[in-house]
Amino acid sequence: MDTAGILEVRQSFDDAISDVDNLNALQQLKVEYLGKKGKVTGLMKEMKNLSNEERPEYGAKVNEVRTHITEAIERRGEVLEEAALEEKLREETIDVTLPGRTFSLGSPHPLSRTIEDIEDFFLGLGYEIAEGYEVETDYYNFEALNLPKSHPARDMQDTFYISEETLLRTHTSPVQARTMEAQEGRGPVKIICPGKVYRRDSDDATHSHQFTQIEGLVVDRNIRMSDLKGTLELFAKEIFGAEREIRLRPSYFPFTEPSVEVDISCFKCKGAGCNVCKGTGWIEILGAGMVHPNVLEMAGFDPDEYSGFAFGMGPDRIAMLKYGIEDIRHFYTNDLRFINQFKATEDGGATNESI
Ligand code: 2NL
Repeated sequence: MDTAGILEVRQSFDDAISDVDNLNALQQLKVEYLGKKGKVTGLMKEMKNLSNEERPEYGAKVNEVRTHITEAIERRGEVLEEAALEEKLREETIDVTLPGRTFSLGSPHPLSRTIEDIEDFFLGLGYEIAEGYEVETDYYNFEALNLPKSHPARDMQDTFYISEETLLRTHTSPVQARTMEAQEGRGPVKIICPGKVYRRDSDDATHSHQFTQIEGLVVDRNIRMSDLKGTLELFAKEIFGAEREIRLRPSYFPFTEPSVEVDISCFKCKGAGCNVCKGTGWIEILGAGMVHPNVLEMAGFDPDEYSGFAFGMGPDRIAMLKYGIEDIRHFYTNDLRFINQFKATEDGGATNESI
């Protein structure tokens, strides 16, 4: 009986497996030795040339080699799989200590932000937002607001005329005049009108030929001065702080009678006197009054049945006060060094950390 062939197969396998360093090569080696046409199978086929007495011993030896080879391949497989996994983990390692990628966040424009805050407040009181035209007719901008052509108050407003009858609106009041007219004499009207307005002014730190205005108008039966006062007091507290008080001073506007100028107690010095309130303890923030009967009548409302209050404010000035901005031109010149000072906060608000 020739068992040298068996030893040879075992020896050649042991030599070969020590060189195997990947799973593919291991699979090939397995086929080479244990496959149908493999070397171990080849040894088995030799059995037919042996005598009955020789076969059991020979068979046992071949089986021993087969077991040896099978176990060696299995062990090697486990080692190689482990190594492959470790390599993969090493490749996919995430370094959590690396700094994250930063991307630049925009900042809300302080003027837009102020307008939105004011709109939110009045929406909360049930007002609707009305918008209109920036190019208007003389009629809706002046005439319908109790400013006939001869009226001296027209001189108060230097106007950009496009033609004799068309102009760039000098206030948002024409939106209100049009809204009232569209209601055909039936109340209620409860609107605010935000938007751009134009005046023929020379630009400087406190004047811009284009700026913004928010006007408000309430028309219904039994609207009184006390309704105006209560509304504006709530407004002052909402925009400038819960401790604010308001003060009304008599004034004059052609479209309201009586007319008032509205001051808030100074939010910086709380009334003691400082640079913001120029030592007075009070800051003027808006003009208001009871809608003039002529204005109601021209818009189709019966002044004996209906009354109303109206107010007008400049968001530019309010934003300048709130955020300590000293030049109105900053709102319109789009210098990123300015706008980037107003960082977005988590609640979507704007802050200027330098204040
Ligand atoms: C100010 C003053 C004001 C109005 C605007 C108004 C509009 C209609 C009827 C009556 Cl349709 N009044 N608007 C009333 C009082 C004052 O603005 O100083 N604005 C910056």
